[in-house]
Amino acid sequence: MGEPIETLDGWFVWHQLTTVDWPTWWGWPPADRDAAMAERLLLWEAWTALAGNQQGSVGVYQMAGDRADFLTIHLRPTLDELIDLKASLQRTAFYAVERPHYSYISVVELATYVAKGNPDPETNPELRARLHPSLPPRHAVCFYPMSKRRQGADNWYMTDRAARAHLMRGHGAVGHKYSQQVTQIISGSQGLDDWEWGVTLLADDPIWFKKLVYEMRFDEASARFAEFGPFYVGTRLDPQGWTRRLGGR
Ligand code: 76R
Repeated sequence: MGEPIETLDGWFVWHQLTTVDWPTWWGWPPADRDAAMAERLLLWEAWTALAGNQQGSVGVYQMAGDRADFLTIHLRPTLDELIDLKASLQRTAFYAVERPHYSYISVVELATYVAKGNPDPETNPELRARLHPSLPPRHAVCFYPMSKRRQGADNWYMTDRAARAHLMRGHGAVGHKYSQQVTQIISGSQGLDDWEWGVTLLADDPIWFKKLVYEMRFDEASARFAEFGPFYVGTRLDPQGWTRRLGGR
């Protein structure tokens, strides 16, 4: 029978995917657009300052394809802060042209299947850092939610702990080959959102997402047990890039 393992839980994460109502935006007088962008940039500065104090992290990305225009990944110590953050966005003028496309709430998670050494984040700084990750300034991002299958012989939650640990070792070994090219953040969302985990991958070259996910599909943990939600891919924006994307200077 299945038996849970201990998970180490870190910061709360909000993956916020939005589109912009472009016809309305371009219809605004330039001065109103400038003011709306300046107001947002002030918020962004405040988020960056939080990150400097290890109280969160933020990444803003422009997305490929026409599902979503922007992805913002917000990390915060508590769910309350993510809720306050939403309220602060909703008070800005820009919110009038922003449309939610997809939203995902989860918690940074380290599963202890393959834990080595001291598994206590209170006294292990490396673990603590992984539970409170700062989004590295890598060029490309890939995000998707996923679950583990619960079907017939392929029921992750009925698989015994030793067998799952064996599978996760295989999974980790495949993943580890890409540890230089791809930064991965796994966040758990059981009880929080529609899927069971959010997968966030960051790389300088997006081709690594394809290579890693393709190879992982052949690994038993993914081949037998993984079910996937929608995939999103894009590239990082700094405040200047975001302003240019919105037609500002
Ligand atoms: O935390 C660790 O790095 C230790 C090993 C490890 C665990 C426990 C690990 C390593 N992962 C773990 C857990 Mn992972 N991971 C995914 C996906 O697309 C797919 O097929 C699956 C999506 C990718 C691409 C990926 C990448 N991982 C998990 C879990 C939780 C399982 C549970 O608790 O039941 C999920 C859902 C998941 C999914 N993983 C790695 C990677 C990579 C690149 C690594 C190696 C990291 C490194 O060594 O630097």
